[in-house]
Amino acid sequence: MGVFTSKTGLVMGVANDRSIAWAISEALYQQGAELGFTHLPSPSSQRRVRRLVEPRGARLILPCDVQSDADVARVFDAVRETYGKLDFLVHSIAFAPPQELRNPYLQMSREGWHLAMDISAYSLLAACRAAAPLMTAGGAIVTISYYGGEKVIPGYNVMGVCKAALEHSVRYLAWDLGQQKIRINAISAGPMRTLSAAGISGFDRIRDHFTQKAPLGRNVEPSELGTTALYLLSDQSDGVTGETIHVDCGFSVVGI
Ligand code: NAD
Ligand code: IMJ
Repeated sequence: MGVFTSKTGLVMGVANDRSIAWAISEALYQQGAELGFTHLPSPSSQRRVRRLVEPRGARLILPCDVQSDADVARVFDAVRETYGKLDFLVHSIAFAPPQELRNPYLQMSREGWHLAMDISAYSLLAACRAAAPLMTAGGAIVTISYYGGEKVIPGYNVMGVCKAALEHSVRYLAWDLGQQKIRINAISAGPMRTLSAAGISGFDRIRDHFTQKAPLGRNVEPSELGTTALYLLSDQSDGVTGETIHVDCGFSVVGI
């Protein structure tokens, strides 16, 4: 018996076994949760995610491009049919056009800005709106942010603006969802070696700088995002909503 036995959740944003969403899923599985998953519609994403989650007995594995209202609606209809209810939701999704992330923020196109905001920030509220009617006994929602939403991290550019919007959306969503006893919080994670960090120029330097400045003197372990998600998604955090918790070895509290 685990803390999440007989609890059902949907995890959006597993791409592979390095994904933050997968670290969170592993922690939830250890505590007995029943999990459904969504992945990008491409055949390669589907293959990778199925290979990971089928051995765990996942009953719901569906494609979902969060830019599509129809995809989001179909996923939550399927959640209703498969489980009849939802206890929690994990949102771990971000995207900005790669060529635009490389350019100065000043050069960002209107189209690229809207795309990044749509996928990285609007998608949270789209998912919350669809999830809320299924959370009949209350619920908990977690999303993943980054320090670049609070301070300038050179190169993070439009994604920083998306994370600022995401974190403030969490506060407004906490207000709206509170009426239904649904809590929502963000985890602001330190830099992690995932697909979304692959190919980012200077990423190793950022990780080195991080270990030098962070009070704990090391990088964050994926399992540490898992245990904080367990806290935020369980009744251990019953009085906490609208919050962004830094799981960053203390990096964000240090000036110089
Ligand atoms: P990841 O690449 O494993 O996960 C990103 C996910 O976003 C992927 O599963 C991808 O399929 C999904 N995605 C992108 N566009 C989508 C769309 N249109 N529809 C549906 N899904 C889409 O990388 P990750 O690092 O685990 O990222 C997860 C979250 O963590 C992101 O929000 C990211 O900003 C955040 N984050 C990452 C770091 C880091 O250093 N890696 C640090 C802090 C926060
Ligand atoms: C991403 C870009 C620039 C600097 C960055 C990052 N730093 C970190 C990240 C310092 C830690 C990773 N991160 C926190 C993200 O949120 C990543 C988002 C992201 C990554 C990509 C790469 C591939 C692509 N588009 C992306 N969109 C968003 O094409």
